[in-house]
Amino acid sequence: MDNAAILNALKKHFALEPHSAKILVVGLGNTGISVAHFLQKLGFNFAITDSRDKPPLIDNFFQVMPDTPVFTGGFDEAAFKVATHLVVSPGVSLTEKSIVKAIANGSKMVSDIDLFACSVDAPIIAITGSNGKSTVTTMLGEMTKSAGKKAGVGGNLGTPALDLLEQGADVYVLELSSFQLERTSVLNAAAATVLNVSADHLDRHADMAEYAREKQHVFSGDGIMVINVDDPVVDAMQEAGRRIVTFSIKKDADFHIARQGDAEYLMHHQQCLMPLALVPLEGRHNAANALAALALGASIGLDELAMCNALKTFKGLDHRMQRVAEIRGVTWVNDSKATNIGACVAALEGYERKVILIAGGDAKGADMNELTPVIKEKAKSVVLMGKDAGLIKQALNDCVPVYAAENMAQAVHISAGLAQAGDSVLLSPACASLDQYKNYQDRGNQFAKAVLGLLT
Ligand code: UMA
Ligand code: ADP
Repeated sequence: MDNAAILNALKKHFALEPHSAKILVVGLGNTGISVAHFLQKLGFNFAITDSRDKPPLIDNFFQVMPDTPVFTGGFDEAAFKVATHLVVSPGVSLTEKSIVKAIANGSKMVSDIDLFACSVDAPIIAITGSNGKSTVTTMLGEMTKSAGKKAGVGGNLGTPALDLLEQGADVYVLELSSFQLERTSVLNAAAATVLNVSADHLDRHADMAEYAREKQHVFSGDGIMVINVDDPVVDAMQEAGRRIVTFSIKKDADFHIARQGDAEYLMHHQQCLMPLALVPLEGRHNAANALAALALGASIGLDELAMCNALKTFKGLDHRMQRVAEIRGVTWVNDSKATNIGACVAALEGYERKVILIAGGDAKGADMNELTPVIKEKAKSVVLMGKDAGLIKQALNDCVPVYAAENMAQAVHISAGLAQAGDSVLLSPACASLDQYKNYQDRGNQFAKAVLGLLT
């Protein structure tokens, strides 16, 4: 879209006009910087505030935009007072006092995703859910390319949506978090999905109902709703009068799994798309992810054969059910990205034989009792570490042997002592990593390092 068309859309939806708007960008991280570039290109008047004393990206930012007013070391009250519009980064809670006050005084909330949605006429595919977002987003990006179209792939996945505009695309595939969705009002995706809803981020959302409502925003507009009918919370989001495409790994649906002889197949209605065994990813939940990606791609008319070709060569993402090594008959699997209960449950459910589970970290307010039944069924022992290890131990109530570890090296050492040939040791923490690690990647890397250390 050209700048005039973008400005028209911004005026229509947000009364956002270069001559009158005073925009405050809240958060100088990747999102804030992408917003700053966008606003500068369109000639808007804006400032940035960040509560940290020295946000890590500030030096780079000043090199590129030396004249932008930036207020750090606390949210600047004066800047909030004059702001007609706020663009708040997803990492900043909307319950922040300064934000609540500014909105009460008439400032309008616009998200980077709103700005993006006002700037493209190519179809947007929007993907949210508690688990599987990054996998499905990446998968669908590969499928889009395989079908001969240029894909812009980003959002919560890493590249901020607005940074995708420069390159242009035939289709935009966006991973959206509940934080991004809660502050977005004009997303009108051509096709959208909520992959699943299980407890997460309850330290930021009031309760599960509110968290699910934020996720549901992904369906705003009149695009195709891609619905996981295996998840009752998602199934209940179907809206009368909307075009709906369903998927399921358990029952009949538009996209489903059928058994023929000894093999299972990914199906679109009665048409066999490909054998499930050719999807090169561990875990039953990845069959659901494959069906979701196929359903989304088919919704915008991507060629199904080309999509299946992309699936067959999909490498999967690091730290998600990633096989690290097989050492003396023991398989070590890194699922460090399992930062909530739902992901850990899905990982365990994929195993036929009991595993040794390494779990723990920051539970983010979730109820660890939900882990107990699946651990009882699928784990032969559990090694716990991190801030909320005690909560998990309490929830397990000695239903399986539990061991305590101070750090990852110790957790791997204990697990190696417990494992016998034929066993799997699974790192799937059900918790965030930030109490002990820089991020989930750091946690997964430390696991892999300790495992590979067993070889020496
Ligand atoms: N900040 C404050 N005060 C606060 C909180 C944050 O000033 O109370 C500042 C920080 O100092 C930072 C800035 O706000 O400088 C931006 O913070 P941000 O956390 O929003 O970070 P971004 O770099 O803009 O990254 C965000 C997403 N981060 C979060 O949602 C926490 C990234 O998702 C996303 O990739 C990026 O936008 C581009 O769209 C990360 C994430 O952890 C991967 N997401 C969560 C998840 O997947 O579970 C939701
Ligand atoms: P997200 O971007 O939503 O965090 P990822 O694809 O990064 O999703 O996967 C995060 C975690 O969730 C990993 O542990 C992964 O094994 C698990 N996971 C992936 N897909 C699903 C699914 N459909 N249901 C449950 N867990 C899943």
